[in-house]
Amino acid sequence: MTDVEKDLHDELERPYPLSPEQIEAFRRDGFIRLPNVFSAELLEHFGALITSVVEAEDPNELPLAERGAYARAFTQITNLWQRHPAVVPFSSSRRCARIACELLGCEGVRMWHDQALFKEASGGITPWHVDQFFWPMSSDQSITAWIPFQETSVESGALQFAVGTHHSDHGRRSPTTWATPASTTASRSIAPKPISAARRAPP
Ligand SMILES: O=C(O)CCC(=O)C(=O)O
Repeated sequence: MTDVEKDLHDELERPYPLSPEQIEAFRRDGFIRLPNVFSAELLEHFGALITSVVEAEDPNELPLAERGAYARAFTQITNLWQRHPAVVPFSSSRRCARIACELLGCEGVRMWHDQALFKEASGGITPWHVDQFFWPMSSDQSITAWIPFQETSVESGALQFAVGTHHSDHGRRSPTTWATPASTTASRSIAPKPISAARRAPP
């Protein structure tokens, strides 16, 4: 391991301090944007590595305009950690795991999967959806980390969240509609319905 790699690995092990206010905001809103969790050097290193994996494994055979709505929204490569050991320190870093534990209020977390999502210029939109619908889990004690490798604006495809809808049942029982752009705004006007007791985390 080079000195640079060692520094990056040390960074992945170090805790990222969270304030009680940040933890409270996460539980109230269902998401939180945490600045500078990783250094620019670390993001550059793992960004380059993951880009090379996506380029090598890109399943798209058609040009953007001829693809279906899903493949226009992003190129998705999952479980890189299983095929690329060099990605493992990033995918399963203690730094990220500890953030997840503190936000969820638990002692430990288990990674279900990692995935690279690459969005192309002039690609399609990703409709509003509830990730938990797609996950094989019976508890809502789950969390994702969305880690951009570059400056990302709303226009260029930054992730957006519907504030407080983790308390709502809406969207948890039906798949995403990969339909018209109108479907991306529809859910903004839907009043939250209380989440059913069955989906709540055990006390
Ligand atoms: O960025 C996207 O287009 C989709 C991201 C997403 O849905 C997710 O990370 O759960």
